[in-house]
Amino acid sequence: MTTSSDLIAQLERLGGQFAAAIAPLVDEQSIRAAQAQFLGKKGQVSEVMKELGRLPPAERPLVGQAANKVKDTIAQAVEERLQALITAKRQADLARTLDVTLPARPVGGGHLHLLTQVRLELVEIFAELGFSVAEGPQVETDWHTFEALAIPKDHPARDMQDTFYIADEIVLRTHTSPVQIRTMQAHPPPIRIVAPGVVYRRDDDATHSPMFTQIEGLVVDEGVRVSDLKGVLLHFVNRFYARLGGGLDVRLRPSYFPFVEPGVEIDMSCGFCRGSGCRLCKGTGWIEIGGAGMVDPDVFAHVGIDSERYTGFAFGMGIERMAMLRHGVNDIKFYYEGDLRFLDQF
Ligand code: FA5
Repeated sequence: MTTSSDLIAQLERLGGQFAAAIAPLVDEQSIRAAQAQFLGKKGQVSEVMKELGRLPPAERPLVGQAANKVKDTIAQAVEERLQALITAKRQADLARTLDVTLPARPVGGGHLHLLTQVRLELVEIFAELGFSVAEGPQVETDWHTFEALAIPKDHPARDMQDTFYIADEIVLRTHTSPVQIRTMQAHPPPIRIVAPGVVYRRDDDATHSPMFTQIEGLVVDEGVRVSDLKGVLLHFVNRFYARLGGGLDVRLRPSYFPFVEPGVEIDMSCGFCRGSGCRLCKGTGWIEIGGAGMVDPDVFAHVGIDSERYTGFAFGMGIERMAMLRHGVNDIKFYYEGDLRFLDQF
């Protein structure tokens, strides 16, 4: 005959059996199925409970308590097993995606823009000759940009630099030459500066941009001569275009800028074809790289420097153009588009 202790023992065994049954299961669905096998209407616990009716009424509550206990045990085992599965899955995910012991993936480090690299290099080259760096505002007065450089309002030279006006007397500077004026106003000679910076003109084609950069040079002292200008430029082209193999020459070709007298265009001998004629020098053997000249006494008068005592030279070159030549860039727009396929080459 079935006794209450038999039933209680059976129920307690079911708790242990259930734990063993779900231990190898790895998904919620099969765990729930196992739970139903034990606790469902036709489950093993129900089977045991069917025997309850055969017991004397006084013993039934004890078995009932044992049955409740095994139900709790099973529910708890289900919870724990499901939780363990979730934790294991998380750990597996983490292990797949994050191994903190691996060496870090190289992060593509940025680098300076080609124009910035070139600007810094230019400053370094001129520093070797004792030049220091001067700066001036990009939004500049008409007076510093034109008047003080001997380009009065009605002067045809204004047409050479199509200008963005901010107000009647305020412009976006069209060249770095106003820095000459600001420097001479602020410092007595001797002066030996370069002024790299952004300038603006109403210009737009493959070699001209509305915004571009120039580097200005200014030397003022007693006894400064054209030969000093040429010596500085010779040093500069042979340093900056060193990869062309050295021996580059400089030619000063008469030209006109109102603020210098005499004024010249600076040509360097074409190191690309060595004079035999190529696309870059248009078959002439010479490449124009900027303008220069001896500071006009009128300019000295505007800034209160005694032109009987002092002489000086100035030059101005386009940085984009110099870098285009050296690096074979054939459209000025590439500099400003921010396309990594271009930028990463330098
Ligand atoms: C000048 O701007 C004079 N201030 C240079 C100068 C300084 C002469 C000191 C004498 C003494 P120019 O307008 O030629 O000169 O410009 C100089 C250089 O700037 C040109 O050789 C060219 O390389 C570059 N440049 C001019 N316009 C543009 C443009 N729109 N885009 C890119 N580069 C330009």
